[in-house]
Formats: sequence, structure tokens, C-alpha cells
Amino acid sequence: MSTGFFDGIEKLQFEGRDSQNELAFKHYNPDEMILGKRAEEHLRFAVAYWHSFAWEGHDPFGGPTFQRPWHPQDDMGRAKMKADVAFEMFELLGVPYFCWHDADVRPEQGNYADNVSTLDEITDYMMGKMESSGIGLLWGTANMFSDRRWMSGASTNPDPDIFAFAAATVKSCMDATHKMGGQNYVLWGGREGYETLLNTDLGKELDHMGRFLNMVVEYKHKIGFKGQILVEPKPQEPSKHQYDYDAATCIGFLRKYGLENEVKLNLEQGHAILAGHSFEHEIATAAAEGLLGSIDMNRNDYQSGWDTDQFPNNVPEVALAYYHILKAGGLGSGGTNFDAKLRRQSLDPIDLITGHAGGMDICARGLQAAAAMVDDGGLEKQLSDRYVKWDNEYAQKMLDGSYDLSDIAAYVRKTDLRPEPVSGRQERLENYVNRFV
Ligand code: XUL
Ligand code: CO
Repeated sequence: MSTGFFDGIEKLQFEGRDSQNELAFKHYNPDEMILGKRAEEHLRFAVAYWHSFAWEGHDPFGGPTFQRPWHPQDDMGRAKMKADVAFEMFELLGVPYFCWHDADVRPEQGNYADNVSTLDEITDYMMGKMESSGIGLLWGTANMFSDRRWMSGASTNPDPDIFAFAAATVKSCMDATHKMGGQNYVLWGGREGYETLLNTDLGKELDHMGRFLNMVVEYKHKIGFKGQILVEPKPQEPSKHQYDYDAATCIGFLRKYGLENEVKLNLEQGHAILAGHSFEHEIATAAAEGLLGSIDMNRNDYQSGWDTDQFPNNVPEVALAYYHILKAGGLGSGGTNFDAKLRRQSLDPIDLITGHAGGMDICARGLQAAAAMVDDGGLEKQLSDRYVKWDNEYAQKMLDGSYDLSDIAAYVRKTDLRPEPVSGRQERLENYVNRFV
């Protein structure tokens, strides 16, 4: 039985780029074959429960603007109504996946045992809907940043009672994710960081976080969870300094605590921007280490310096992101999660639908352009040309340990080496990319 929330809106269809219908896809055709695989299987779209159904429209200066029928979210009846509406939206959009935090789907009860039993109850309820709709869980995660108990961190809290509460909370969320057949389990370190070193022992907190993540991996194997464990880098907000600053920082952390073969990265466009990187930089950094897990797709406002979590709308940026994803072999069991929210003035149910539909179309265009660049091979060719001299015997000897610095100096002297710089061709390459986007 329909909730009536999206009354008058039918399941969106692909109508092609000439369509004037705002409730149709112009570019996203799930069945389009791209490099031998259906678009839906490349993109693996997911809706983020929190932005569309839990966030009520607050900003630092004002309260809720949305006033949905399932607000306030303090009881299980309304949590079920929220799930009913959420699944209606997933089906209207035709997305294969969704993602949740515990706090998005059940009311906060103030104590562990009740939080677990309401999480169990609501996730059972959602599983009924997953079964009838065929929609899967891309990932689950624990919200360990909203409630005041987490104000000084979760696994990095100075109080071991909070560390314990966090461990127990993650266990319950991993259990629920496993039960629902989730493909991944994500840990974003919301308040795993600090405001001031005056009250923070940074080395101790990092060691605690390393032990915590090792316990997560041990528990995954104990329960036989086959999904990937992912950490999500972000440099700041809410903490002034976050330990999971960016992909490179996370990779160093994973190596230090022996987790590089167990944990991959969930990379978010907006977080890359906050860290002073492009999204493709973060993707390429993870991919170079074999640690690309999944992506959170949004865009950040380039002027405000906040994590504005807007739906993507920049095809050239998205195209370069998917280009590096394709080069890395695709998203695997990860996906494209819209960690994106409406602007707080976008009050209508149709705004939720068109926000996601537009994001899906932008991603489809980005993927098409990325695939065309892969197919054409122009970027790949210029890379191999640029590095071709490394195939020379002497160049290989510099890398394989045959030569030390003095051997190299002797070679340079003997051959009277006078290197000539060659053009990096950036503008020509930017023009090349422009042909595809
Ligand atoms: C916050 C953020 C989170 C994580 C999941 O910036 O991106 O929504 O994706 O906790
Ligand atoms: Co995110």
C-alpha cells in the first residue's frame, strides 16, 4: 500500500536526451552496454538514507524546514513510515542499493540494549521490503558523531566507557549489515580527531583507533561477513583535525596498524575538495595502492569551504572520476552512493526525486565520457609515451637495485648526459578531454 507521499509520480523511465519530462532519465539507461557491462552494474547507485529521510533541514542558524510526516523521529511507528517512504523512493528511481546509519533508521533510545532491539526490529522490517523490491544494501554504518555521548570521539575518546559503547555499537551495526546481505561496512571517523592538542594525546588516540579497526576486521571474520570494510577519509568538520584526513593519510594509518589487506577506502568528492584535492586525485591515490573500495558522490560548494553535500552536476569532474575508476577495474562490490542532500528550501517530495534523477543522469554522462576516453586510448597512449624511456636498460638498473648513486653518477659522466626537457602537453590533453565531455 502506497504512503501517498510521492502521489502522482510514476517510476522513472529512460527517455533519451531529447526528453522534456523532468521525471525521466535523459542519460541513465540501466541497460546501456558500456565497455561490455550494463550501466547499472558499472554505477551501482545507492541512496543515502540520512540526507533524504533523517535530516530535517537544520542548518547552524535554523531548525527543521522539511516537516515530513515521519518527523519527529522519536518512535518506531514513524521509523516504519520513514522506511515505507524510503523504499517507495528507491523503487521510483530504480536504484539497486541504499545505505544507512543506525541512527537514521531507528529512534535513539539512550541506552545500548534498546538501541540494538529497535535496530533489529527496523532492519527486519526493511528486509521484508528488500525482498519484495529486490533492492540491496550497499553499506551500513554506525552514527558515532550526533549523540552528545560522542562529542569527544568514539574509538578515540579519552574515556574507555565511550570506546566500549562504540565497539558495542559497531558490533550491532555489523550484525545488522551482515543480516541484510550488505556489500560493505563503512567507518567514517566523524569525531575521530580533535579540537585542541591542549587536551589531546594524539599518539594514544591513533593507537586506540588502530586497535578498534583491528577488532572490526577480527569480528568480520568471526561472523563470516564477506563484504568489504571501508574507511572514509575527511580532513575536518565536525572535528577541527580529523585523523582520517585524506586517502594518503588513511593508507599510512592502515599500513601502520597492519590493515592494508583488510580495509579499503570509501572516497567522497566533497571530502576530497575539503582536503584540497580533486576527486580523481583521491581515487587515483587509492587505486595506486589497490585500495579503492567505493565512492560517495556529491559536490561541494567551491566557495563556502563547507561540506555542502550537493547532488553532482559537473560532467567533466564526474567523467575524470569515473575514468580513474574504470582504469582501476571498476567499483567492484563498492558503488556510487549519493551522499547528497537537497538544499533546505527544496521542500517538495518531487525535489527528492529530481535531485537524485539529475545526479544519476550526470553520473551516466560522466561514465559514458570516461568509457569513450578509455576506448579511444588517447590518455593511456600519451602516458606510455611519456614514460617510455624507463624501458631502457640503464633506467631499469636505477630501479632494480643494480645501480647506486655513484654508479649513476659514473653513467652520467661517461655518457655526458645533457637532458632535454619535453613538453608536458597539459593544454593539449585538456583539449583532448573536452572532446569527450
Ligand atoms: C559525512 C559523511 C558521512 C559518511 C557516513 O561527511 O560523508 O555521511 O558517509 O557516515
Ligand atoms: Co560520505
